[in-house]
Amino acid sequence: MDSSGKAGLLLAVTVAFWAGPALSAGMIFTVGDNAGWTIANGPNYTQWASGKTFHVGDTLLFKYNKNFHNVLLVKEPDFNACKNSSAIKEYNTGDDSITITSTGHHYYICGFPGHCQFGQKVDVLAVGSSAAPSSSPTGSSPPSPNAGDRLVGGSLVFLGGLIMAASCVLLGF
Ligand SMILES: [Cu+2]
Repeated sequence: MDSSGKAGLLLAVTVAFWAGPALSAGMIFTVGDNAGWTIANGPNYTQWASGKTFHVGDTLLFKYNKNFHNVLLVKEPDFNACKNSSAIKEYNTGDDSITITSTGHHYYICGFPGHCQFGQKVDVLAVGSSAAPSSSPTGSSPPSPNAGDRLVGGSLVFLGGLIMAASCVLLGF
């Protein structure tokens, strides 16, 4: 292998290593897709969420007419009962980006009377992340400092260094 071949291989190894985690981090999900956050046409956000895998670091985008809807982060019993009076957090801009900062269930309902009962509610179950911890302030109230993720991140950086060093040795750099 000539030196440009070696350089190319090293580059490929390096890019493949670094691009993997980067590409898998920070997906943006528009809740309801094109329909947005609404009661029109009998929404089924359970179905919307069902085929998707949500990760810490991903962003939920709620798009709606703020005169008719809002977004409440609620606890599970309130989600089940469509109770809008004890929300953990309220969003009402009509274009809310909510970054998922912890694993587990995140329950969102519309607080306008009757809307949640009509199906304007979504349970987003997030699993762990391969991404670096997010510093977004828009999380739920129990912000769990995700020590596990940081450890994984640190290990990846360390592993990346090892791979690059090994590549250099093997390729004769
Ligand atoms: Cu609504």
